[in-house]
Amino acid sequence: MKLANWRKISSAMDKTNLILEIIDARDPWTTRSRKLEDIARRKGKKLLLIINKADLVPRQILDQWIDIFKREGIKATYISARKRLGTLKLRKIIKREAPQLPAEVFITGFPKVGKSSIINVLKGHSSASTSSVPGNPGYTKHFQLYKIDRSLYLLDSPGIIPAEGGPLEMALHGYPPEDLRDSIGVAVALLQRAILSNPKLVKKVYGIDEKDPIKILERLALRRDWKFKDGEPNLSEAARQIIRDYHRYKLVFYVTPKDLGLSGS
Ligand SMILES: Nc1nc2c(ncn2[C@@H]2O[C@H](COP(=O)(O)OP(=O)(O)O)[C@@H](O)[C@H]2O)c(=O)[nH]1
Ligand SMILES: [Mg+2]
Repeated sequence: MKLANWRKISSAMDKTNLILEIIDARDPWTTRSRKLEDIARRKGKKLLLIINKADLVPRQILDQWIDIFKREGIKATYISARKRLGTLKLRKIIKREAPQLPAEVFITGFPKVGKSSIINVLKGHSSASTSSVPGNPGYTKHFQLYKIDRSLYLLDSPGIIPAEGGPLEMALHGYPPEDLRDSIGVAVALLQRAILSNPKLVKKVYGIDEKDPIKILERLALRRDWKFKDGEPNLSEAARQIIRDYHRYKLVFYVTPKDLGLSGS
């Protein structure tokens, strides 16, 4: 499965001239894939970082991320596919940054970063006229380039990067909470980040007035009646709920470059 995904990503890169790596504005650093970036570099393919879900993070923090990536020589821009912010600008950037026209765009990223939403936004403007490029023998249905307009073609199916890393990384890469090992450790880390981001958030979302992540999990479990036979709170169940609430935007917070020890400019 993992190998198959990478193989697909690699051949999709070969068939396009611009790669959009979609990352999550709430944690752009952890949702980027250095492996993807390395492969693109080796192939000599141009890659842009698209920080999606910009509606969830203040502009000032997004600009800090852009600077961080710029220092590495990677061009980044932010958009909100959901709120349609920056999406017209995105088309302009794509056409400007493509090594030649038409831009042939491949959208990739970890699960849940918003790949499908961005594909829909890009196609949306011209959905009626969207048609595949004729005369591409050898292209399987996974590699259909769709014409958005004269200078913009889009690979219809996104490249899904397999989740990897430790439990927190796996969770932020969209790995299902049910299958996660150490969901409690992940929830504790998320709650620490949430509290750092906004000390009142946990009280606001759950009505729990605690600062200690384990106590928060205990209170949440007892409140929802997630208990073992001996009456002890089932912390794993509460932990999985916290992770789901992060992915469902019930628990909304973000990390800054400073939080992750990346120095500002
Ligand atoms: N707040 C917010 N949510 C978004 C945005 N773009 C996508 N989402 C949500 O993120 C989730 C995953 O989006 P999807 O496009 O399916 O991601 P994919 O797995 O990468 O294809 C869905 O619940 C989307 O509604 C955005 O710009 N802002
Ligand atoms: Mg998708």
